[in-house]
Amino acid sequence: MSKKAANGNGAYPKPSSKPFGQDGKALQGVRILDFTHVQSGPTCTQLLAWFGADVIKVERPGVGDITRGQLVDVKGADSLYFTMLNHNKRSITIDSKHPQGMRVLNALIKSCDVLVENFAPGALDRMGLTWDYIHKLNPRMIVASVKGFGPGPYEDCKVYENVAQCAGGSASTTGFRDGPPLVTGAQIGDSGTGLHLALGIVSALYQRIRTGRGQKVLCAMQDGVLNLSRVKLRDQQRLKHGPLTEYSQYGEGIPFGDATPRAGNDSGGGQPGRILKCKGAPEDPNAYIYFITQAPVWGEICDIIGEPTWKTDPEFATPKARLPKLNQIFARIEQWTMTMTKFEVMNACNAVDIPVGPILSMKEIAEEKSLRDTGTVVEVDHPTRGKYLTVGNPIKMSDSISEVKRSPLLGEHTDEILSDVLGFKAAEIAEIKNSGALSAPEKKEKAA
Ligand code: CAO
Repeated sequence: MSKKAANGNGAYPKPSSKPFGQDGKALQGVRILDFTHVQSGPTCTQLLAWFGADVIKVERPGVGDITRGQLVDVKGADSLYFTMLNHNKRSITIDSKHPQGMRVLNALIKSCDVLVENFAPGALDRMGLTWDYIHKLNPRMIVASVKGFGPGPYEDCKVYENVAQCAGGSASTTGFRDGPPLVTGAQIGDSGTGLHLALGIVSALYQRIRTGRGQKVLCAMQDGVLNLSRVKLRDQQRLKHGPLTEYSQYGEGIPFGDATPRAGNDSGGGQPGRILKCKGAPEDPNAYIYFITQAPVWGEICDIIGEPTWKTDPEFATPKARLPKLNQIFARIEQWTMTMTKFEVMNACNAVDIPVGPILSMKEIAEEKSLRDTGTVVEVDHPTRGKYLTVGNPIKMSDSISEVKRSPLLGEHTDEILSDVLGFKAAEIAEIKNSGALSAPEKKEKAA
């Protein structure tokens, strides 16, 4: 009986003899038709590009991805919004609604492995690029989409980040109980969904090794946010069985309603935590630390804050006894944290294994040496804007090392894609270009 390898692709190749990091990249050989714009889709294709995929970004002639011109800080240069989401990609401009533009798109569909898009619902179909059409042209093509909502009452809606945070359960569970719902600074709707989509794509590529055919991959932003808010749906169900004892409102004697409430800065897990002032607060808006009263180190906490009797006092000695007194306990810990900077608290607590986290400002993160050393924060040079900082690949692999290359200028690689990737002859390229399918319409001269 023949033995099939677990990856369904016959026998494994012999392990490479090249040193780790020197045998190409994980997604080398994968070509992506990148029809994405704004943030969610570009996050996904940027990740794939960092893993070595050849990402060809298709942009509308003249304007390109709308973010090129949004939140502009350096006049005449692509915005940071665009540059920080489109590293390691190539750009071609194509009017998808022009017959010669469709000719180029057809060639791209035939030569790419994955089409990624995050247009408004129905826009891809209106271009004529239905699943049936694409699948017929290239049965191996994976068509991956971000939409705001999955099938259902809202499937036709356009969606941006904060809409998804609200519809996915994050906003209703973020903020303080007596204040309005809040959105978070982390872009869990856009970048979070892009990250989910990237996983769907590499899984589909893996399945294609076995089946030989592509498939549709859909990530709805509402679903992505809900996935990240999973613990709050956990708490929703726990409510049926009694109050959520680790929430501050339990200790404050405030009854729970019928939905998971906002819990301020309470810890998301069963370990009570709070954000506490350190030396310099509140004048310094970031002189704070997150302090977790982890049960196994309760003794160390009592010693460090100068309350050794709390170790054995039955009013404080057990996690259960402490739950109704969290305000008192954290007020006492804060008296101690306020005597030191957040970094001094961090050092003192880490020495005895107490989990704490300094509230780092973006300025501190930008200047943090260790993040530069690991390539998580990277300085990139750009021909029109000069040097800028960006976030590099947060996923580190030992045999697929990411380099961060600057984002492309609009249409920068149009010629090389037409000739080298798609194999069009010079006369064909001239015909396509002369048709106006790859360039913005000439601006009409104003009547005198
Ligand atoms: N050539 C010709 N036309 C092009 C083109 C090209 N290269 N690229 C895009 N277009 C056209 C589309 O075909 C569409 O035309 P129709 O409406 O006539 O079909 C048009 O540009 C606008 O596309 P859009 O509807 O996707 O863009 P929008 O600015 O109106 O909406 C957004 C933006 C993000 C709300 C919407 O795309 C969306 O809901 N996407 C899905 C969810 C998502 O990813 N949201 C996250 C965005 S980041 O916060």
